[in-house]
Amino acid sequence: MKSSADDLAVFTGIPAFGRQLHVGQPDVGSRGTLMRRIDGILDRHWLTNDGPCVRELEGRIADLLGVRHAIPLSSGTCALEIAVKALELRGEVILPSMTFVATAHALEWHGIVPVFCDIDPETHNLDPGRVEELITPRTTGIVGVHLWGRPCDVERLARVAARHKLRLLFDAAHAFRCSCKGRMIGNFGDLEVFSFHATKFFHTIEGGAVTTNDGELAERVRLMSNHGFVGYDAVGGLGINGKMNEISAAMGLTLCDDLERLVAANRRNYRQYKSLLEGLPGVAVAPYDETEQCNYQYVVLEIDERSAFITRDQLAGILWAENVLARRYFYPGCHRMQPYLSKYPDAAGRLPHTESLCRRVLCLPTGTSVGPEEIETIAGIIRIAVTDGRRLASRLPERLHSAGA
Ligand code: T4K
Repeated sequence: MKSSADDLAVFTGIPAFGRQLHVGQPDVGSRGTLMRRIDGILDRHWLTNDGPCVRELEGRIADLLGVRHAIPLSSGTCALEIAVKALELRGEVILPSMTFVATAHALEWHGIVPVFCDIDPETHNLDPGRVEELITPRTTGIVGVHLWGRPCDVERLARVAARHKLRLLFDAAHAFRCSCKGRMIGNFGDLEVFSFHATKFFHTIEGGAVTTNDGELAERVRLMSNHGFVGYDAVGGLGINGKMNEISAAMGLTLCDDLERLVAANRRNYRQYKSLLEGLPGVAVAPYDETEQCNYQYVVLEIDERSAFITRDQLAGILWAENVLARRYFYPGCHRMQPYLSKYPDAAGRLPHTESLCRRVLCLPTGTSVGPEEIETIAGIIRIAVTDGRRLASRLPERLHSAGA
């Protein structure tokens, strides 16, 4: 482990790691199993359009989540877009701004006004009280995001939605294999949407899914994801190509076999970071509720610069100099990205917690590609950076101040 500030790369130019450590480096499970599945696909000459691997994955996801319908799709973004259409959202829809921009784009893309709502600073998720204040006669739905895989207040949001006859959609991109009050995420709201992008702990290279217990909605999602085809050459309505392909499904099936190993690695990393960084002034690791099922796929630091004497961006700069590619998800908040910044310039005024949190959060490398010794070194770098923050920050080359963008 590093012993003093003078050992750090910002002084010596030599990074602590000879390779880059990433936040979202994918695991591919058993390569032999994956290759056998891919061989089977090539032998069958059936590459997409409701093939056997996609069918099998559909069953595995539904069983794992205890949900009636799970529809694998080509990406989390496409799943969101189809969910928005299937729920017939229009007018205004309320959502958090601290999320990946795909959540907002899925609405704006369909001509819906995304109404950004502030979050609870403790949970980082939508504040249901604030949601209710933003409802107007034009509101048709609420999109909650289970940020970092930590569940939204699903019960309060459901009550708000029911009271105002609104649709409730959850962006569960981060929350695969997570539970809320003992029930798996995937079962809440009208529809839930997962991302199986390569950077997620469970992935299909590119991919996603919509889950629901509502048979009618599931049927609508299925039809929409296949151009609206209701028969061999009959089209019953509007649709798009949202289908998952067989190779992606093979990747997903292979990782399904290995899910507990992936979660165990994330859990071990999270606990190690937490115990090593505990008590460090101005540094907190966002907690998971370990009485629930968690996937622990994000290790999220909150930096309070008043006690840490270093800003989140300065810490990110130091980590990047050491080849630790920490990410400042989800900065600067969708409301500060285009087209939202130009279209809704007043949004920031009603988002004080979002504004503050977006400036303080930093995600650390985790997953199976990061081992205990590396975490010890990363925690050591953070400890030195915080202890010696002011001196280090003044030595930081200008280009490193914006690292992690
Ligand atoms: N809703 C939410 C709340 C989401 O977080 C997301 C996606 C979506 C919806 C949409 O779902 P998808 O349509 O993507 O299925 C990444 C992912 O592209 C995105 O899926 C994810 N959220 C978001 C949080 O992160 P970037 O721009 O940060 O990716 P990138 O290329 O910078 O990679 C992140 C890190 O992972 C880097 O350090 C490099 C490493 N990496 C990445 C890839 C792709 C690897 O080591 N290997 C790889 O193959 O967006």
